[in-house]
Amino acid sequence: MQFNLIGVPLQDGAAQPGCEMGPSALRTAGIIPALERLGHEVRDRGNVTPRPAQVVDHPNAALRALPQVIGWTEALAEVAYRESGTGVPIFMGGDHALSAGTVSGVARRAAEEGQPLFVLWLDAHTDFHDPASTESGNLHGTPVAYFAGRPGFECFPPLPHPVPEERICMMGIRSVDPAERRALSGSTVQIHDMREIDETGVAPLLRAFLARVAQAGGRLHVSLDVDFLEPAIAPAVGTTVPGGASFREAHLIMEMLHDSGLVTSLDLVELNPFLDERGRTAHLLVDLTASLMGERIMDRRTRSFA
Ligand code: 4U7
Ligand code: MN
Ligand code: MN
Ligand code: MN
Repeated sequence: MQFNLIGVPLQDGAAQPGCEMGPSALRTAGIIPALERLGHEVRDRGNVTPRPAQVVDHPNAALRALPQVIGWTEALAEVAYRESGTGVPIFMGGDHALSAGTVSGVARRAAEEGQPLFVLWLDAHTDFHDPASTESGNLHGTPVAYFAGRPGFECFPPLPHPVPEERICMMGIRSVDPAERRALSGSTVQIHDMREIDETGVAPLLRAFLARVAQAGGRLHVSLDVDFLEPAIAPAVGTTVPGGASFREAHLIMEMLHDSGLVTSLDLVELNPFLDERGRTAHLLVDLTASLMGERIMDRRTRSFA
């Protein structure tokens, strides 16, 4: 397979600085050799530069860095559209505000090629605020509502190909603000919170979603927020929430995604290397990416090690 690695040193969407170092940490942790060892061709396309920030006014006084995030969204939608035309783009964040751009760009590509785009959102949070509803003012809490085409994003770049809410599946959820709860009740976004994962396990939930994607002849964008993971194994994130996915739950998801053959783009987001312990979170993200792209213990079908 051909991978296009894209660095997105964006941190304006998050409260804590440090995510701008994420792409460097993933490169340092060996993301390129990890993919090459699996027989893939990897092109490092370098880091994205945002469009210049324009003056924008918004009644929510809490909003932080709105013009900057809009500039990133414009640049990223273009890059994601372009880079999804020649291989599987891997967006190395950067905070989660980057998904407003990456998902809208790959959605445009999918629409032009006549395939429905589905999104798997792996996160402690639903990121379903709009610019008016966010109380923290941190725009990394808003990208899903943007690419789903919800109202309230008039100041953002126009979105020609919104992702219908029934094609969005979230796993790992355990922190949802009151305004997000209101917006999500009555929405068709499919949500598997940590309680459901505890009771059912990740496999049946993911299997059902992947069957739906395959049935529709769709393609799949995966967005992996570091805080999806249990903070004890992934400390390098500014928004830790206890009770996250375990090492094996996360790997199993990646292994099943690989077997499905449906994944056409990936975000690795919210890594804040400043908060890491000797690179362990960066290394875990590289290992998870390798599992998603074919690293395995045994072949499930033949039960062989070949
Ligand atoms: B992330 C939060 F209040 N909901 O809006 C907010 F809990 O990309 C967190 O998932 C948002 O890490 C987290 O600030 C955004 C908060
Ligand atoms: Mn997130
Ligand atoms: Mn999160
Ligand atoms: Mn976060």
